[in-house]
Amino acid sequence: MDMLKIADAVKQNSSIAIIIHVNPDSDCLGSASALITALRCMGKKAHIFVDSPIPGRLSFLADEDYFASGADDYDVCIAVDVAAEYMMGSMKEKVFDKSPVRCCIDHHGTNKGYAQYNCIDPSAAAAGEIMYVFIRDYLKVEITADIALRLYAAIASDTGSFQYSNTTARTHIIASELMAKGIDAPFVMRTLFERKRIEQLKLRAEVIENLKFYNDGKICVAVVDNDMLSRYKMAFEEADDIAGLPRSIIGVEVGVYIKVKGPREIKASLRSNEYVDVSSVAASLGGGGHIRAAGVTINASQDEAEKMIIDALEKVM
Ligand SMILES: [Mn+2]
Repeated sequence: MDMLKIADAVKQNSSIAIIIHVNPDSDCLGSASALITALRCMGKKAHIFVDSPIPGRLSFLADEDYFASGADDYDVCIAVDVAAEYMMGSMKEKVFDKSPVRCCIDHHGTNKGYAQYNCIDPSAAAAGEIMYVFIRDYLKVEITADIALRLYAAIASDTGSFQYSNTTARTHIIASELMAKGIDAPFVMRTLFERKRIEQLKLRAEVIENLKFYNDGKICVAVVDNDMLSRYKMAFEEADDIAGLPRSIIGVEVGVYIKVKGPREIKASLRSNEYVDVSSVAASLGGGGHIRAAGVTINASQDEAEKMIIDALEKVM
């Protein structure tokens, strides 16, 4: 783990670029915004780069001045929560590759360590857990309430509000220390998990009506396509909470959420409950992720992609 080297690179240089993954979630955005707050406390010039719009519900983690208007030159670049280089989108070429010092802070077990300095801890439930230790013990910046709220949002989100199997005793200890900073934790929970537009609930109802079951009901598939989204005037990002739905049904071991983004562009999210390693199943199809939550992009028709996923799952079940 190159945590010390990353901290030294930060201390010895004056401008830092932070890159988060495309389709940013609360973990990468919370961790990056905590880091940028800490870096600016240290007097560094720092900006976040992301090759996707920020979802509206995460705007509380994204102050406008975090983002640079153009791609300037930076001494150090840190990719946060980015499992593979391609997940930086165009920021890989524009910012990461151009940086003299390239670092990565991540918690995905599939991360091969593409940077010069890699701090990858798959035992961390969220990048936010690693970032907490990095800011407090390595950058030695005080965890203010501002930083704490961002890290809490990061950790709460990747643990599905502390429900997923990646949640450890350490997760709760860190969450407790963050709460002790006086953050409005119920606000974070409401914003991330509770508040929904009525259209989101109507979409969910339609998805439930059309669930498909395989392997004696152990695999459940939910599908959302552009047609459904346009009827409810929604974007895919707003439907992300569907990912946890199929797995929540009694008897289901693996929930598959298929997003039909184009005629031959299928994005699937795989979630398992107890025994199926969906990260290896996703990897066999060219994707990756964690043991109980992984994802894959397949360039095939919806039917072909669905069959590929079911076949790959049935092989290991
Ligand atoms: Mn994450």
